[in-house]
Amino acid sequence: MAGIKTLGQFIIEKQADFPYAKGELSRLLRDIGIASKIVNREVNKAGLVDILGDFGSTNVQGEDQKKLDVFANTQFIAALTSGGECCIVASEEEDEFVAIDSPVSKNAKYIVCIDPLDGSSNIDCNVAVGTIFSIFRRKSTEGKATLEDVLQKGTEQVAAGYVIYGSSTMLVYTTGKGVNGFTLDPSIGEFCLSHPDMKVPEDGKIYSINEGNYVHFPDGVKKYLKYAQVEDKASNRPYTSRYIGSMVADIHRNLIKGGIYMYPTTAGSPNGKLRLMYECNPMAFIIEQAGGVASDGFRRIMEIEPTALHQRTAVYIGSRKMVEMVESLLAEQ
Ligand code: AHM
Ligand code: MG
Repeated sequence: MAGIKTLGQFIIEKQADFPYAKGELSRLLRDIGIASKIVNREVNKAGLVDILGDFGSTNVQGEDQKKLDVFANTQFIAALTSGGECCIVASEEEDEFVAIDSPVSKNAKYIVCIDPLDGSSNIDCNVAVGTIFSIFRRKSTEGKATLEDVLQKGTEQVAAGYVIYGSSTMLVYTTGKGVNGFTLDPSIGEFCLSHPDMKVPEDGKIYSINEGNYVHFPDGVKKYLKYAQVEDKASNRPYTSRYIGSMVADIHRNLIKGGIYMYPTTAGSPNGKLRLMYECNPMAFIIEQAGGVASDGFRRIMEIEPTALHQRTAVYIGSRKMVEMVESLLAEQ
């Protein structure tokens, strides 16, 4: 066992970074880690049991809910309810926020925004999916926490992370002091520190975008795609195109190898597709902490003032130089 550091050990060790911490955030992160192991177990056997396919209902965005989406949502809410540190869960799968009202959560001061199973259209074909979470401290000090407590800017996040259920399962998170990645060792059932202090290369050669929507992209993005495809040995072009269609998997790869992930506005989605509170903000916090940039094309994702739980935004995220290049082309429009 020498040399192995589990997520639980690491979280406790890092509590010392916050001198006044009482261990509540640590317990919250532990609860999320436990729920993600349960979800991982189900994702892994998804092909074996009758859990594939649609659940038969639609969520607030009008999308079909998959059975595993519903399962993951239930697991995370259950873990956060019994853990006692969370007063509100805002989930992609719930129209309204869920107020946690249990005897153990009376003094809970954390709010969790979560996409329990992102990229779920990929489940049926055994392609990587993920969980994304963002944690805020509630602002109000008495009474029940409200929507105002949830609608905070990304800059107010106290922690954020994702789990990727891929060829191996990893949990990557930040509390604002760098980014660390843990790989699940199934033989001991523990997330073990495998990627300490992750940094995204400041430049890369991978771009990830659903190019099928090309005709609807803003001119700046069209120009960037042309730029990415032109040959220029000095700047490593043409770039490589990689698009899984699971934000977690695409951003995780680009975090490790360098690259940019883009989901622009389109005619059909004038505000973009991805959601600010539980997709873009947490990913932005992680990528910024790893030295990268996350923008809506014109401003920092984390500075967007939220006005609704399921608000959408365009997103350009990844290696600093690549995101800055898109921003400069969008500014020329
Ligand atoms: P979901 O939360 O409904 O799974 O949607 C989010 C996903 C992202 O993971 C992914 O990058 C994107 O939607 C793919 O969208 P598209 O199929 O339009 O390319
Ligand atoms: Mg999602």
